[in-house]
Amino acid sequence: MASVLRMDRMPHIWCPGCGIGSEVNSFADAVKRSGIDPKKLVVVSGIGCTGRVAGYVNFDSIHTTHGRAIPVATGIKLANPELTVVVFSGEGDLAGIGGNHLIHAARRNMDLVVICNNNFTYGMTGGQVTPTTPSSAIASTTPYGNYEYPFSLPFLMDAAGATYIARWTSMHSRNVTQSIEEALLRKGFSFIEVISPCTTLYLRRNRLGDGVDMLQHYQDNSILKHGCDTRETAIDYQGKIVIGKFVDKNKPTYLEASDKCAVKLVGDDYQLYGKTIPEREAEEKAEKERIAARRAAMAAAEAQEQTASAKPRKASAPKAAVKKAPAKVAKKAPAKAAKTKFQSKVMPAKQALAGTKKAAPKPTVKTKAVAKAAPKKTRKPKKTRK
Ligand SMILES: Cc1ncc(C[n+]2csc(CCOP(=O)(O)OP(=O)(O)O)c2C)c(N)n1
Ligand code: SF4
Ligand SMILES: [Mg+2]
Repeated sequence: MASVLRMDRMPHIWCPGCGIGSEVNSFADAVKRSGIDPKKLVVVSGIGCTGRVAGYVNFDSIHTTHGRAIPVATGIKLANPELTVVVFSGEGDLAGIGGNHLIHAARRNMDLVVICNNNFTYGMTGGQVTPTTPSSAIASTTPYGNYEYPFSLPFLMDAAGATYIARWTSMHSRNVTQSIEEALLRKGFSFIEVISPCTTLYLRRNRLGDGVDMLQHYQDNSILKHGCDTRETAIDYQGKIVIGKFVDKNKPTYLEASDKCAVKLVGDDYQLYGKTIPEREAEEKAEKERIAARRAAMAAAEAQEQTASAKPRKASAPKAAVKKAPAKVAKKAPAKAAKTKFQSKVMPAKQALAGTKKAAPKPTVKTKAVAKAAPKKTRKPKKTRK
C-alpha cells in the first residue's frame, strides 16, 4: 500500500470500523491489478469523510468543493482524454448536493469511474439525513426517524443511463476490487456503490453496534443478484441488500459522440488537441497493448509465487513436535475462552486461549513482566460512552 498512499499524511482521520479504509485498500489493489499507468490516473473527491480519499492517495488528485467532484472530473477528462479519471466520494456529496451532476454525467455516458461510499449519512458534518438514508433510520436531523423516501442509487443510475453499475458492501472487498478493476479498463460511465458503516454517527445513533457487527449484518443480509432489475435494489432499514453487477453495456461515450458529430461537420481532418481521430485511436491501441503486457507480467509473477509457495517444505522432527502442541490446546479452548463477553466477542480464539492455564505458552522474559503487571481478575468491559 505504501506506494499507493501518501504515507507522509498518515495517520488518516477515519474512525475505527469505518468502511472507507477497506474501500481505499480495494481501490489501491484494483489500480495495481489493472495494469494502467498510475501516472495517467487522476482521483477526484468532493467534501466529506470519503472526500478525504483524494488527499491520501499517491496519484494526481484533487479534493474539490462539496458536490462538485463530477464536474471537475468531467473537465479533467475533456481537457485530457488520455487520462483515467476516478471520482471517489460519499453519497451525500454525489447524490445529495451533487445529484444533478451525477445524473447528467451518467446520461452523457461520460468516461468516468465513480466509486460511491454510501454510509447513509453526512458523516463529516455530524450525521444528518442523506438521500439514501433508509426510512425510519435516526439521523441528527430526523431524531424521530426518517420519513423521506430514499434513493436506490443503482436504480437512479440505471434510469439516468449509466453503462456499468455494481453494488457491494465494504465486507465484499474482493468484489469491490474486481469491479473497480473492470471499470478502470472499460469506457463510459461506471458507477460502483459500496454500502459501508459509519460507526460514529450512523451506527451509534441507531444503536447498531460497531463496525464488526455491521459487517456481520452485511454478511447475513446481502443477496447476490448479478444482472437483476435495478428496481429491486431498494434498501429498507436493516433489511436485505441486493448486491452484484447489475448493468454492463456499451454505448458511445460522450467523447465518441462528440467526435462523430465533429467529423460530420468538418470531415476527416477534424482534430482534437492537435490529433486526428486515427492518430488518437493508434495511441489508444498502443496504450492498451502496454496495459496488456503489464497484466501478463503480473499474472506470470503471481503464478511463479504460487508455485513457489506450493512446494512442500522439508519435514523435520523437532518442528513437527512444536506444531502439534497448540492443536492439543485448541481442543480444550472453547469452554474457557467463553469466560467473558469481551473475550468471546472481540478476541480471536488464539488470543482468548492465552488466558487459560494450559494454553499459555512458556513465558519469556517479556511475558513474565507483563504477567506481573496484569491484574489478577478479568476486567469487565468498559461501559459505552454516552
Ligand atoms: C456547499 C457546502 N455545503 C455543505 C457543506 C458541509 N459539508 C461538508 S461534508 C458534508 C457531508 C458529506 O457527506 P457525504 O458526502 O455522505 O460523505 P461522508 O462524510 O459521509 O463520507 C457536508 C454537508 C460544504 N462543505 N459545502
Ligand atoms: S464519521 Fe463516519 S464516515 Fe466519517 S470517518 Fe468516522 S465512521 Fe467514517
Ligand atoms: Mg455519507
